[in-house]
Amino acid sequence: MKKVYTCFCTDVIHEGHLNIINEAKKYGEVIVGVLSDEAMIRFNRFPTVTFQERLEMAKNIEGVSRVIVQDEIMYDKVIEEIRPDYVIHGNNWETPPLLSIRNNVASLLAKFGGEIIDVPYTFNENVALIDQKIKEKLSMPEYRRKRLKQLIKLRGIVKTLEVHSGLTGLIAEKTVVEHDGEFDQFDAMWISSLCDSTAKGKPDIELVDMTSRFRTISDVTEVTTKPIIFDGDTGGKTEHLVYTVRTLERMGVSAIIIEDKVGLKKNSLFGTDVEQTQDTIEHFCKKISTAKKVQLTDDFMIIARIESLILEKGMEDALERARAFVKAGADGIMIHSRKKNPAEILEFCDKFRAEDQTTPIVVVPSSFNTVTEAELAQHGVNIVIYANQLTRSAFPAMEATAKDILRYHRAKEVDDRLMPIKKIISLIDEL
Ligand code: SPV
Ligand code: MG
Repeated sequence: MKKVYTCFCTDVIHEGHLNIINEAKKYGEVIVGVLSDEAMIRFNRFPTVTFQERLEMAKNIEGVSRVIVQDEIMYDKVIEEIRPDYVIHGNNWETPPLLSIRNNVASLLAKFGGEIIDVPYTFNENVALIDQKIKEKLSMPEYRRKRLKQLIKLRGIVKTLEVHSGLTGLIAEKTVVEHDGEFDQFDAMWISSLCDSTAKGKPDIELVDMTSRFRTISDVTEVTTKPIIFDGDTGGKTEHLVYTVRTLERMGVSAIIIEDKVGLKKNSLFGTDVEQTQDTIEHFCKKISTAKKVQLTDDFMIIARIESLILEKGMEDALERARAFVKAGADGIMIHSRKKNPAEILEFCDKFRAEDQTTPIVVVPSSFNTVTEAELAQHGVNIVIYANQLTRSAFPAMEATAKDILRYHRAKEVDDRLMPIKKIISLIDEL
C-alpha cells in the first residue's frame, strides 16, 4: 500500500484537517506527523494543549493509520524515515513564507519519485473563529504570564524585542522570517523604560510614572499574545514596588527586571559619564525578598539586574551581587555592559554558570551587538533582549520623511519609501 504523509501544526482538529485526511485516504495509508512544541513555537504559535494531547487528537482521527513526531519544520528527517509516496498539504503553502517548506518537500520527494498533493485550503468563518479563540486564550493573563518560564525550558534562547505601543507589539507578534531554510520569530516582548520614555519625548529617569507604563502594557496586551518582560528601572521605593508586582501579575506580565541603582536613575548606556549610584547589596536584597513575598503566582519572575560592569566596579563585585541576589530570591540575573566587545559579559556568564547552572541569565546586547544568539546560548544565556532597535530605526526614518516634505513642499518625493495604507491596515486584526 502507498504511504501518504501530512504534518499537523495545530491545537484543534477542524474541518480543514479532516478534509486533508479524507483526501489522503484516497491515495493510501495515512501517516500524520505532529509538530513538536519546540518546532511549533518557532514556526507558528505557542501550543495551548500539550504535545501528548496533540498526538492523541491525531491518533483519534478515523482513517489515520500511524502518528509520528515531526520535530523540525523542514521535512528532511521524516521523509528520510518514512519515504512517503505522497505528501499532502493545504495549498496555502504555495505562497511565501510557507513556499520554502513546499520547496523543501518537493526536492526531498524528487530523489525517489514521491509526489506532492495540494488540496484547496479550507478557510471559512468557522475556521477563522477557531483561530481567533486560540489567540484569545493565549492572550489571557493566566496563560500569557506563565509562558516565559515555559519558553526558557523549551527555547535554546528566548528572543525578546522591545515594544512600546500596540503597533510595535504587532511587529513583535507577527514578524516571521524564513532564512536559510529556517523559520524564526520573536518569543517575548520587552517594555523598555528607555523606549517607553522616548516615545513620550521624555528622558529615561523614571519620570514616566507607573500608571503611564501600565497603560503602555495594556495597549500591547490588547493586540498581542506573547509574554512580556517589564523594565522596572530601580523598582522605585520598596513600598511602591510591592504594588507594582501585584499589578503586573494581574495584567499577565511574566517578569519584572529591577536594577541595583538608587537615587536619580539614568540610562545605563551613559555609564560613568553621568552620576549614578549603585544600591548596597543588603538594601537591594531586601527589596528583592520583599517583592518576592507579595507575589501571588508561581509564574511571575523577579529578575535582578546588576550594574557593576556599567559602573566599572569589576567582575568580582558583579559575581558577589549575583550570588546575593539569587539567595535573596531573584528568579534570574540580568548582567549589563556598555562595552563594544562582549568579552566581559561572556566572562561573567561563564563564571556565574560555573557556580549556578539553573538561574536564568538575561543580556541586552545593544553595545556588544556583534555577539550572536548561538554564542550567548553557549555561554549559558537564557534570554536575549533587543532593547531599543525598533525605536532607533523608526526615528531616523520619520525624521527623514519630515525633512523631505519640508524640502519639496509636498509628499510625492517620499512616497516610494512609504508602506501602502492597505498594507498597514492589514497588520491590524479586525473582529
Ligand atoms: C531599556 O531598554 O530601557 C534598558 C536597557 O534598560 S538599556 O537602555 O541598555 O539600559
Ligand atoms: Mg531601562
